[in-house]
Amino acid sequence: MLKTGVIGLGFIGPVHIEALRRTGMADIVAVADQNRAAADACASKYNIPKSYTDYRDMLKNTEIDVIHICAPNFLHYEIAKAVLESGKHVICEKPLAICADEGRELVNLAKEKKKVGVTSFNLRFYPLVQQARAMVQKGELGKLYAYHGTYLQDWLLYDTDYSWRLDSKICGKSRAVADIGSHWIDMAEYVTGGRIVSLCADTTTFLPVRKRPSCEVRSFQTAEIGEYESVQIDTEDFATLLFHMDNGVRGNLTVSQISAGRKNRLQFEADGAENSLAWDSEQPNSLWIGHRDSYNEQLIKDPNLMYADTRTYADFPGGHTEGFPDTSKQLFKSVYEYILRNGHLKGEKPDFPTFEDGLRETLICDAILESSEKKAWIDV
Ligand code: SOE
Repeated sequence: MLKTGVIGLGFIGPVHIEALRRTGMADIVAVADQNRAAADACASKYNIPKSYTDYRDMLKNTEIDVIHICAPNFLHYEIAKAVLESGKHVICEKPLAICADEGRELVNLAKEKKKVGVTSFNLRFYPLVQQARAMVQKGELGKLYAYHGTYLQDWLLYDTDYSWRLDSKICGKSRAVADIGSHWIDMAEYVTGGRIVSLCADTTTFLPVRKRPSCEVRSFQTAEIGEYESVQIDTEDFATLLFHMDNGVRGNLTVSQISAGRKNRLQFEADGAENSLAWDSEQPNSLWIGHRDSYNEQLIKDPNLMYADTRTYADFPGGHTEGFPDTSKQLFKSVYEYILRNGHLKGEKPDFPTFEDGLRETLICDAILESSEKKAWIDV
């Protein structure tokens, strides 16, 4: 077992706690949130011994091995730095940081401290995303030509929808791209094995003024608007992206948090010289395989039909669907097994997303904002 602390108890903190419990390798000994009521309520609900309002007090607990950072984006750098300096491993929610300079410093500090730094791109761990990646890597599509798709949500469609993510002082300069575009882009590089080397992007803020409720609003909650104030918004609702990869792949992406009816839909297609693939998080247990000269196919998630090295990411038999909560469990299982076996990052790149992957997203996100501003292609 590894002793664990979780910082930040909004939407994703409890997702981490429940996923960790299912790995059987984490003894969660403490939680922290600046909101005392939230910290105490979470500790009580999940039967966790200690709750803190100042994460620095938690870091003084020398028996804790791993810290999960589930606080808002602007705090990721400060907290991750303190965690590494306290000699603990760290799993940080995406985006790793709100700019590449912060991300680079965290990559270097994790190496210096010989600690495992993870960026929580959990969506890689849908079983059929792993299967899709393995099929591409094994050449089943032939030479890869194109990779394209969307990540669409609708929870920020109305001017009365509010979240800390809208505030650039808390989420950083980018919102839709950093928050969900980062998942899609990480998955694109993971599945194809390529690296985005140049891009052209256009970002848009359709609602430059929103109504911020006086009460605190958690992610995805539609507050009963009582009192509210109008606030200026300078983070993007929507973005379109063209990109070139170092392996010759051409791609494009649409990111939106204003697409009515798409609750949280990540979708991609990969087009090869011989066959194609398509995957959609609204039907995560199905993988579409496209053929030119024969019937198209549909793989329903079934470990017996997956590769030996990908069925390890499916814990349930065919027909027993696995979804969003299972992705965090699989990610944390992979990380905790690695730490228990190796102690720290060494040798070949692990299969889980590290701080280096998190740095990639900050570099690409910075380039997207620069491209949109200059209306020009930008090298990453
Ligand atoms: C909100 O857009 C959000 O909770 C993201 O922050 C998560 O990373 C994504 O998995 C679901 O939507």
